[in-house]
Amino acid sequence: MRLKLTDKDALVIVDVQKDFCPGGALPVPDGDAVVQPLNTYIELFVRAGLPVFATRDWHPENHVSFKKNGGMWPVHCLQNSKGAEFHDELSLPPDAFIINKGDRPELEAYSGFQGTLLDSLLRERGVRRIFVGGLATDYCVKHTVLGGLNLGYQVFLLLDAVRAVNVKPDDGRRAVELMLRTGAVCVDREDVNV
Ligand code: VGL
Ligand code: ZN
Repeated sequence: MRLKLTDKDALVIVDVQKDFCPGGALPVPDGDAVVQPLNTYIELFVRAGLPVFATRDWHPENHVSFKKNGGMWPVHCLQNSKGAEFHDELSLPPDAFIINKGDRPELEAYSGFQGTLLDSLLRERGVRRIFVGGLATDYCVKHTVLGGLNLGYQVFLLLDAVRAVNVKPDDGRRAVELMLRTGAVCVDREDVNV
C-alpha cells in the first residue's frame, strides 16, 4: 500500500513509557522494539509539519487498575515517577502534545480519548486520520484505535510499531483482528510517504 501524508493527518503514540518496557513494572515483551520504528514515523510527520501526540499512562497511587486496589495490574506509571517517563530513546519533537490518561483514581482509561483533550485537540487542527502505534497492542493501543474509529477518525494501525502484553498468548493477534474488523487499516513504514 502507498499512503501519502496530508494536512489532515496526525501521529498518535501510545504509552511508550519505561514501565511498559523490559525492566519496568509492567513490561510488555519486546516492548522497546517499538521505539526505532516510531522514531522513523516521528521523522516523517515532523518533516511534513504534522502534529505528533504522545499519550502516557499517568496513575495516582490509589488507582483502581492496581491489584492492591482491586484491579489486575501491578503498580505502574505512577505520576511523576521514573517508570512513567517516556523511553529515553523515543525522539519526541519539542512541540509534541502530551496526553495524560488514567489520572483519576476510580477510572481505568485504556483509551487515549478517555477523559482527555485528545479529540478536541485533533479536531481543532482539522485532523481526520490518525496513525497509531505504541504499547500495548491488546490494551491501550486497541482501545485508542477503537475510540478513534468510534469518534469518526480514519485509523491506521502501525503494525511494525506495536507490541502486545499477551496475558493470554493470542491476545495481541486477536486485538489486531478486532481493530481491522472495526475499520482500522494496517500499515508499515514502507507504506507511508511525505
Ligand atoms: C496499559 C495495562 C495497564 C497499556 C496501561 O498502556 O496498554 N496496559 N495500563
Ligand atoms: Zn495503566
